[in-house]
Amino acid sequence: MGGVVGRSESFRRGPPESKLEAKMVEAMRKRAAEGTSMKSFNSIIMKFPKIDKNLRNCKTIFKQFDEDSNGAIDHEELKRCFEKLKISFTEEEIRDLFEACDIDENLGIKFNEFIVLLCLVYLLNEPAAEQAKSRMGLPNLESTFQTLVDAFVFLDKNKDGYVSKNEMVQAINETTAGERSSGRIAMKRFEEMDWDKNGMVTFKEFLFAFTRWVGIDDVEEEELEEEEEE
Ligand SMILES: [Ca+2]
Ligand SMILES: [Ca+2]
Ligand SMILES: [Ca+2]
Repeated sequence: MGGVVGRSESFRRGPPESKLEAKMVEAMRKRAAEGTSMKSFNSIIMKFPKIDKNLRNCKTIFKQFDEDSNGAIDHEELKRCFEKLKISFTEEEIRDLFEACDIDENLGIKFNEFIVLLCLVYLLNEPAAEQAKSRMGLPNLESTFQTLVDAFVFLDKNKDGYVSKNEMVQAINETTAGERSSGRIAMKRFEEMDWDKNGMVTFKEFLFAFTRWVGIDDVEEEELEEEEEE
């Protein structure tokens, strides 16, 4: 399997599908240049439980910004969320993020979509000089987001801002050398991530796949209701 990575894969990829994607890819390339703390695919898997726990804690933040408690954050609620977090994105950027993350297009950001949105904000938001340590004033969450960025950078071997099928195979083979099933697992994971089936995984696709792997996308509504009854 080794040796295939590095062959030109760009023929499958057109220009980025949106301005937001172009910005994401550029930000990811910058981050990639800083390196990653991940050493293997297993080291990413090992971090799943902690990431899962920290992301679930983010529900408190979600509820705070879901002002009418209807289980989704609408345009106006999101704008006020950005104001409160002192994230100075333009109206257009906020709208683009909203549209990119509202994947079932019901005009509301649900919990798993909110996590993806915040993580993209984390990636895109250039910290002001005086708050260089914190990009959003949410330190616990930000360290979790950094772990997710690190994981993506680890997978993106050629640092072009996308994870290709070959890169996924390489990342998994590095860890599970000699196991016959590893190629198949890599393919399966890749297909779960490549939402639009264009052969490349963006950071956004990676994040949505992640919320599915740790089960954040399906249990939320129930839990939200339970907590409200207390
Ligand atoms: Ca709402
Ligand atoms: Ca790549
Ligand atoms: Ca894709």
